This record gives sequence, C-alpha cells and structure tokens, in this order.
Amino acid sequence: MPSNRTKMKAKPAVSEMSTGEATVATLLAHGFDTVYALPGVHNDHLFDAFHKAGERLRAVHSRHEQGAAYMALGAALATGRPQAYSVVPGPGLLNSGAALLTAYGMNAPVLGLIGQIPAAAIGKSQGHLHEIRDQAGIISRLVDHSARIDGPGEASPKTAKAIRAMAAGRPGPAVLECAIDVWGKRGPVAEIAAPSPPRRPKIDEDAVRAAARVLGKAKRVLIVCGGGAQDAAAEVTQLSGMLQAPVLAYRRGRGVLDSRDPLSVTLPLGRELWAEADAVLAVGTRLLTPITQWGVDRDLAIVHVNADPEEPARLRKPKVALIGDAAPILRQLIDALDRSNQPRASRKDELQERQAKMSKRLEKLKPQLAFLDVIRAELPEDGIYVDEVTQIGFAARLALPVYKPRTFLSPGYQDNLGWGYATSLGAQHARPDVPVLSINGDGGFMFTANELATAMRHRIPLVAVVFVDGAFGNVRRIQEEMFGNRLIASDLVNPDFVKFAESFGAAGRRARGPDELRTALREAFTAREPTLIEVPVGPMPSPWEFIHMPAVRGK
Ligand SMILES: Cc1ncc(C[n+]2csc(CCOP(=O)(O)OP(=O)(O)O)c2C)c(N)n1
Ligand SMILES: [Mg+2]
Repeated sequence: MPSNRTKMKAKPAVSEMSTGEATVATLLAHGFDTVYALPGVHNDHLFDAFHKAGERLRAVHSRHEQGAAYMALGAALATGRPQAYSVVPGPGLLNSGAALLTAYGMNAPVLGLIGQIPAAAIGKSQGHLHEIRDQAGIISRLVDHSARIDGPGEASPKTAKAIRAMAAGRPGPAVLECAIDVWGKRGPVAEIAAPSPPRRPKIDEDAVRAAARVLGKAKRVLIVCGGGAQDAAAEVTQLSGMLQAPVLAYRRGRGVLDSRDPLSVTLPLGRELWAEADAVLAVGTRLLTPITQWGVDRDLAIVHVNADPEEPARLRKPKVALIGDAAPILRQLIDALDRSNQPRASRKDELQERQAKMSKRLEKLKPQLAFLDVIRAELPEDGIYVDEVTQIGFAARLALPVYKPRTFLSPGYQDNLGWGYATSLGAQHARPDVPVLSINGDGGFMFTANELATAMRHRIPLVAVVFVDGAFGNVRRIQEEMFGNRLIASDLVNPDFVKFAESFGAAGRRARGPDELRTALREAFTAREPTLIEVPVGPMPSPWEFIHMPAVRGK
C-alpha cells in the first residue's frame, strides 16, 4: 500500500542510509514496484539496495540494455504509470538509447537510473571503465529532465523531482546519473520525499468558452486524437456524440473512441473528413500528417488541446489553444457546449456507408486483413496489441478494430523497427491480468529476440507472432517498385523460429495461414506461457497509398 508506506516514510527523521537506499526508498514511496535492469559494477550498490527492498521491488533483468529500457516503456504505456530501468553508463546508456528516444517521442514516463564513473574523474577523459565524454550532456539531449545524484542527502529530493517532472506538463522520460563510488556512500537522510501531485496549469476559461463557440457553430467538426487523448476516452466519446463529430486516430490515438462506433475513423477516411471539416478539435496530437500532408486553409478553425504549451502553434497557429491535460479541459468544454449546442442530426448512417466504401478500397490489403481478422477475434477486448514496423502492423494501424484506450501500443513518430518484442514483454509483465500480443516481422523480431530468455526467466506469458517473409519486406518492396528491382541489403537469413523458441524452453508453433494462426492463438491465450508463433508469408501488397496521401486543402 504505497500511501501508508508514504506516510510512514515521510516522517522527518534523520537516519543513515546509502545513496542507493534513499533512492530506492523514494521509488517505493512513489508506488514503483519494479525496476527493469541490467547490472554492472557501477550500479552494484544500487542493486544491493534493490535486494534489501525485498518483495516490495522486483528487479527484472533483461539480456541487453535495450530490452530493459523497452520493457520499462511497455510497462509505462500499458499502465499509464511511471516505470524505471537501470543500466551501466557509457555502452549501457547508449544501448538503452533507442528506447529512451522512443519514450521521449511517445511522452512516456520512463525513469532511467544510470551509473557513472568515479565522481572525482567525471569530465577528465582518463579512460575509466564505460567512460563516455559528457554523459550528462548526451542525456540532456535525450530527455527534458536529468540530474546527477551526488550523495545520500540529495538522493530522495532529486528522485522525487525527476518523478514529478515526468508527469508535469507534457509527460516524458527522465534520467538520474550517479557515480560508482556514490551509490554506496552512507550519510544522514533527513526524510524520504513523499509523492506530490504535479502542478497543473489553470484551465483558461475564456479559451474554453471561445472553443465552445467555434465548435458549437461549426457544421462539420472532426476530432483528431493522438497519444495525449488516451486518458480522455469518456470525454472524447461524449463530445463526439454531442457534436456528431467523427474521431480520427491513426497510431497513438487508437482506442480512445471504440472502433465499433461508426464515427471512429482511421487515416484514409479521416482525410476525406478533414477535407470537408469546418472545425477540428485536436486532442493530444501534433497534427503532423493532416497539416503537412493534407493541407489547411482559412476555412478550417482549429481548436488545439495539448499538455505542451509549445505544441499547438508549432505547425500552424490554432484559432484556440487549450493547454493542460485533455480530460479536465474536455470536461469543461462539454459543460460550456452543453449550454449552447443544438442537438445535431445523426451522422451514423452516413459514416456507416462511408466506412463500408472505405473497407472495399482497403480490400487491396486482403492478405494482411485476413490475419488481422483472426487476431481481433482471438485477442480479448481488453487484451493489448503491440505494433511493429511490419506489413501486418501498417495494416493494423488502418484497419484493426481497437476497443479500449491503452490496448493498441504503436511506437509513434520514431517508428523504430525492433521495439516491439521487448516493449510487449514489459507491457505483459506490468499487466499480468490481460493477454498481450506482440506482432513482428522477421526483421524487427531479431532486434530483441534474445529477450525470449527474459520471458522464460521471469515467466512472462507473452504471445508473439513473427511473420516470416525472409526480407526487410518493406525495404525490398520499395527497391522493387521504385529502384528498378535493384535489391540491396534487404534479404534475410532466419533461424527456424519454432526450434529457436523451443531452445529457450518456450512454446514454439508454426501457423501456415490465418486459419492455423487462429488455432495457435487460441491455444496460446489459454496456455498463458511464453509463446512464439512463426507464420511463413509471401510478399504483401503495399499499404502506402492509404498512409501517404496527397493534399486535399489549401492547394
Ligand atoms: C530502427 C529502425 N531501423 C530501420 C528502419 C527502416 N525499416 C523500416 S521497415 C524495415 C523492414 C522491416 O522488416 P520486417 O520486420 O521483416 O517487416 P516486413 O516489412 O518484412 O513485414 C526497415 C529496415 C526503421 N524503421 N527503424
Ligand atoms: Mg520481413
């Protein structure tokens, strides 16, 4: 019970602790129960503090630092709560770099606890183990909040500050460094900092009223959701109904409005609706694709809700900007609209018809869709689907129905190949109550396939599918279609994935086609054990005409 513990620990009493112990006590006081980690001599005293925390803090070790950091990312995305990982400095930090970059791009609260060389040697380029020039400077380019803990007395306030910073404003990762000879250093610790709610900007009521006026008088409102809308599903759903506004989501905003609602649309239909809209309500999105690809003109009034005050005007100054967390802002907007909004004619039939037409066009992706139908049917409603940069993944972003927030994890604008398997492991570890499904291409899967060992060691019952076409298929298709079939560096030699899985002691299966995948998934979700399903596939039709589409406004 974090709150009771918090009260006990928060008593101002001077006690002697090590820097590592004070850091761990602060993590516990803030409700952390896991640290995804890969040890090394720089962090031995920190890991000893993890050990002393006993059952209250699980150290889940991975087989590569990128695995640890991606696991923390997956856990953060699946739970919405901050998560921690710990690795050695230099190579350990860099190995975790792609995950940290992705956490930044996805505004995910991931706390890195990173070692450092001996305190007295920092900055002197003496060639100490794992030394890297200006580690603090490198870190400061990757995250918005970072600090170095220089002794036990400052461990707790600096840890608490980092955790607060991850939730404040636009959320995101943070990093704490600590030198090899400081984690174990003992000294007086006045108190363990208690969690304090992050400061929220006051909601600008004039702006809410202005937004209500814009949306109230608009005839065809389109709502666009990004990752920042994930905790505002109820409000978005209510607004969509009140305004009869379709809700467009592509990667990070999927699941905010249930896909079974005919007003829920993805990119291609969203673009048509963008062309017709007289007002857009953007919620927690950069609006990058609509503004830069589809175009804007003066007839489109944009109301932009974002936690980051810099974001709304980055691409185009909106008519109204509302700064802060989406849910409370949208709640006020609903109240303001309630007073003025006239009941609107239902757009259900119109949207149903247009959805059906779009489904016909999307039939071009039949090979992918046949697999997605099976996945949707077998993955329970609250099961979590984790995306990858692969043919099935691209199609899923367009066509996999998503029913609930935080059940469709997609890497956002980094779109980094190889994030999926380890991120899924973290999601499944943090949410043992629901099945998690990881989909992969043979290219992406091998980035973190070593973490099958982690799945076994920690008994994480993740089900992963690897679609095997013997290629970086997406790259190969581009070479075929746009570079006169001059194929280079896109063919792959693969292991037998069934034997590969079995060699770790995991369940390995082969499914030839959608029907066999259905059986394999059903059995795997029943068995709930680490499972890898190999699906041999051929080349698949290109999805790109539904993703990169020409402008429809402001031409
Ligand atoms: C970190 C990273 N490296 C490289 C790429 C470029 N890239 C995009 S898709 C792709 C190939 C994916 O191959 P695979 O995982 O087998 O999926 P397939 O397209 O064959 O379904 C590559 C190399 C990327 N997106 N991210
Ligand atoms: Mg492939």
